[in-house]
Amino acid sequence: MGKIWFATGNEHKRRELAEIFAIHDAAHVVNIPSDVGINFAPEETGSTFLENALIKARTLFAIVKEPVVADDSGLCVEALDGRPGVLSARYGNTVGKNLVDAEKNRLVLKELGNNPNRKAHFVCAMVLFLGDDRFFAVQETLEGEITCEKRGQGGFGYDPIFLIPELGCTVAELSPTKKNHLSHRAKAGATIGRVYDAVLLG
Ligand code: ITT
Repeated sequence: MGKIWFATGNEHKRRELAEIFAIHDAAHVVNIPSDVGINFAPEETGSTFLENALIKARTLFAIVKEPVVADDSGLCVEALDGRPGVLSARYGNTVGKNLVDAEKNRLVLKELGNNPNRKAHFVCAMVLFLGDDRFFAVQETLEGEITCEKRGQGGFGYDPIFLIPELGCTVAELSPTKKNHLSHRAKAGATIGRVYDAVLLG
């Protein structure tokens, strides 16, 4: 079984990517920096998901000098001009106070208020980084709507307020396996898994 570096500090993302690879028969152990005591918190200074994914990938590649996968993702709400967007992880933070997921969800619901336009999408930019001049990048979305109140216990982040209209449930009401078949990360990870196997395993 191959080992893949995943440049994240987010344990939810690691679990999801491992299952996504498994679903697509890309059998890999997904290692993250904290597994080997690497303190990993690069400054995400990019203005796009792709730029931030590349920053994370480059930072870990410089340390481990092996192929690295990185993911930058977030929620874009149409009526909020695309916010929280690339700031999804830091949404509503002020100096000295970082909001937890439930508070970020409440903030989105408050900002959106009774606006009838509930359209939103998740974005996942994912890169497979093999060197400064050699990398593969994909960006995928999951389309949906913002609910009026949170629903469900699964997933993480904004999943409890993100409704998939065709299924009539929020992402937090899906089983992990169902989410890992249809999410923004599921689609990006399926492609990156295939590229990894094609390029690195022949
Ligand atoms: P790393 O940077 O260490 O990978 P992070 O959680 O800070 O971890 P991002 O910078 O990509 O990751 O921020 C993404 C945020 O967007 C994340 O913290 C969630 O709040 C939200 N998010 C991303 N994917 C999500 C998903 O599948 N479901 C719900 N919320 C998600």
